[in-house]
Amino acid sequence: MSRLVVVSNRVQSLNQGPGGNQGGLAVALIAALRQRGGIWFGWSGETTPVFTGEIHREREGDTETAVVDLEPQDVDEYYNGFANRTLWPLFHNRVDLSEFERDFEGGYARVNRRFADTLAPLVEPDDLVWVHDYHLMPLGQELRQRGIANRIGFFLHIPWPPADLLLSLPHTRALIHALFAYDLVAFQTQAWLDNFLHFVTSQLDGEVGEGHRVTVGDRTICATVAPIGIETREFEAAAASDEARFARERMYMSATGRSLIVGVDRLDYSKGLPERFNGYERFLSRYPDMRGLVYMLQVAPPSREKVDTYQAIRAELDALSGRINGEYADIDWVPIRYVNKGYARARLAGIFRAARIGLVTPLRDGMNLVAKEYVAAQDPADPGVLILSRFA
Ligand code: ADQ
Repeated sequence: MSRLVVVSNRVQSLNQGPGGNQGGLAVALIAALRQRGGIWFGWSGETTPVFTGEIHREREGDTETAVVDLEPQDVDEYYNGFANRTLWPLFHNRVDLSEFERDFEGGYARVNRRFADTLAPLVEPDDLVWVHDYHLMPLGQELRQRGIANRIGFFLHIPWPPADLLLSLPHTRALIHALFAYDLVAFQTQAWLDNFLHFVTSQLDGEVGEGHRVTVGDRTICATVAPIGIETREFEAAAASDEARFARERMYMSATGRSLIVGVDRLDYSKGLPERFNGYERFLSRYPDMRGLVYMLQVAPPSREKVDTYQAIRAELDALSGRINGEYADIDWVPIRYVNKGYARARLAGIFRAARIGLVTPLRDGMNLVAKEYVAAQDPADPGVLILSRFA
């Protein structure tokens, strides 16, 4: 089997262990790498005054991480800029929040070139290269320009927006055309693939052929649906661990006889958190006899704090939770427990298992792993209920 070379914006340390506080993407990628062996390449999360391309490596068995530091300007323009101020809102149908700046676009192109310059010498002829997410759409094209002829795949973790929204982005055709340097482009759902195919046929003169083949100019690629999952067995085991049991007992003891409703989301405007708080408030107001019988735990670790829309959503939720608690709380009951920190996976699994209701209500989401984790964590003999918005 050929070696796997995974590329994503950030790379998770391999030595964090199963108790580490990892997101779903990281867990899925580590599992794939452990199965096949290979390299995981990306940004270290650190900055350096001048980009050197020096690679920091860490090895565990057959698997290696290789990370580079970026310049502060790279982080501003590529990560906080084009990726999270331009593409993220646009791809989540929030064109109203999307910022279009030439510097962002320049920084995005520069970091993709830097990634390609640094990565190309590590790639061996048989390697299978797998690029992840909206931060790195042009990376395949940059690697081809450096003579990399390997099979290269691209996976998009977030939604693909309708063509008329995407067209509001300057130079969007060139950006999308760059995806045709890959051999395979994969999406979470059929809906995102359909949006992609519509863009390609209506804007790039593309043709859709048999067996997922799509042609633009002289390039034919495979475009398909390959939804991400979770490590279900591992998560089930985590939910039955001592750490999970301890977390569960803490929840029960702190709220005897009350039913827990849980939400766990990165603090992001795409997750529908103010709408969820408002919906819960309406529930308390319409069903007064339910007050005191339920409580909601919302775990929302802050995310992308340098971006002002994220500061705004945080301030909005602080105010909303304070107002709802102020209005409805009693001396022995608080309707919302609002927590802004991360938890180890086993503890999270215990909290999911203690909850009678899991609330997953994004306004737009590529997939949503929390929904799958909530289900996997349940006691099969006495499972809770998962409530999904239609957009999860
Ligand atoms: P996210 O937007 O981050 O992912 P999601 O799929 O819900 O959304 O994954 C979040 C992960 O972080 C889950 O594994 C969750 O358990 C974990 N997590 C969240 N809060 C946590 C906390 N307080 N402590 C510890 N862990 C926490 C993006 C896309 C999604 C897509 C995924 C994977 O936006 O649509 O499902 O990538 O492709």
